[in-house]
Amino acid sequence: MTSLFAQDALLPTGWAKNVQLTWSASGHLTQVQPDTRPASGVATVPGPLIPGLPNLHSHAFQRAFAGLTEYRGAAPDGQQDSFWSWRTLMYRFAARLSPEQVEAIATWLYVEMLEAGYTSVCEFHYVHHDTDGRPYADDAELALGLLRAAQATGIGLTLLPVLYQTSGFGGLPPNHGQRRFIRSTDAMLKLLQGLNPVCDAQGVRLGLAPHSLRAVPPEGLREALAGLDAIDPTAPIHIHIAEQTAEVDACLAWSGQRPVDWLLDHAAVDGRWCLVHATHMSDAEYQRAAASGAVAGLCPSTEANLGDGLFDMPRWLAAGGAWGLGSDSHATVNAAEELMLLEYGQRLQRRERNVLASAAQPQVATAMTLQAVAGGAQASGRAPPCSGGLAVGQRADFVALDASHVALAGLPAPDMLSAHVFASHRRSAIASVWAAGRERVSAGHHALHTSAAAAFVAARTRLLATT
Ligand code: NGQ
Ligand code: ZN
Repeated sequence: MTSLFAQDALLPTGWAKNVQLTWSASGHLTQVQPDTRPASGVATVPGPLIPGLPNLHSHAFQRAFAGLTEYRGAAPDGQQDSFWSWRTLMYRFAARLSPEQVEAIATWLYVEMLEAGYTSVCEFHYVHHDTDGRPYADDAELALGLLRAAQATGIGLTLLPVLYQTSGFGGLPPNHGQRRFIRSTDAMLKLLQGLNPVCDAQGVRLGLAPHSLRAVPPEGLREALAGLDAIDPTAPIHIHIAEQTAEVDACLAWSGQRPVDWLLDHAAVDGRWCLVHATHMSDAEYQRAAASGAVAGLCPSTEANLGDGLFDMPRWLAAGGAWGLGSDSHATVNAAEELMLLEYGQRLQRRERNVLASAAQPQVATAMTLQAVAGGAQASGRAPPCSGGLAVGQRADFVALDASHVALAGLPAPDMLSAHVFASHRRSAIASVWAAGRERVSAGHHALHTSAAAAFVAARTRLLATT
């Protein structure tokens, strides 16, 4: 058992004073006691304690590509650059990665995530094969690199191997740029069976990600979901859906239905599911998807970077929808900044302020943090009931804000969180981070910061030198 004391802590019910937290050797909270005094020998954290944020959507390899597509000219024939022209460049980059590079990139990325307040990550892992498209001698080669990166850094991991079979609706054959992603449903189930004991041994949650309705035809989806249920009927399921209007149009042309409607009619979507992006939904789809219990996986910085569009948060919340945050392509790796971007998108769209606050929780940064933690924990496949956050039975994942940061100093705890989210000017206000009860970030730094950064830069340099 280990314990910590905080003068202010954000519990699922709101801010509490004088809280002592105790957790077990497995890294789960066994006691959360407000209005108490520190037991003798228990250390007090140097600022308000907030729950660590689960990052529910990551393609780790894309970290080394972030910032490298911010110029005009990738689109064919004078068309405007778009999600689709970005994707062509991203495929070229993905085509060259070596296993060592994937591991070095992921290790640095996970260090960055921990330093930025994410304590776990759902890895939507789709680069499976060698550069020529053939499986590695060990089919799990690249997945094992991600597992090692999580182990080395201490971040919690939900591993989501991705099923990818077609280049578009109606069974269009995959294209050359997708050769490293493609696998049969049988090969996917074998991969999951092989990874299952490895993940168990490491405390990693294993799930499945049908990439999108564009990439997985109906029979592949049905059989893969049945196979997953046979392995673990509670495993999380994530899918990219309705991110771009072209995808909605193509789905309508193929089936007569919009993607979210089609999915809800053809799969038993429930609380195990995370609908990643779900940007373009009809009013009926907002209602139905929220009622299914699925989590909306929102990735504000990537959705802005790729020109996706804006999710309608008030409509989703009014329908009772759960949501969480992902850093996806990692243009931004900063939990506070994603919260700010999410709220700012809604403000710009609606010409209102504090859109995500509620009567029960008027502090918008507090309200958003609690919702994103609960939705993120659910999408990560934690056992229900998963409020996430600082509650008995949850992972001991938490972040101590730096009360001496100029933006925060002297403020009441809820305002410190507001300043952290809205006014820290990209200068981190995080002092320490614990993942599964172990302090992984101290004085703002992870122990692997310097070595992982150097390995990342070397990997990216080599990668960009390869043609
Ligand atoms: C991905 N990323 O799989 O990395 C996708 C792009 C696609 C985002 N959607 C590829 N942000 O959707 O086909
Ligand atoms: Zn994605």
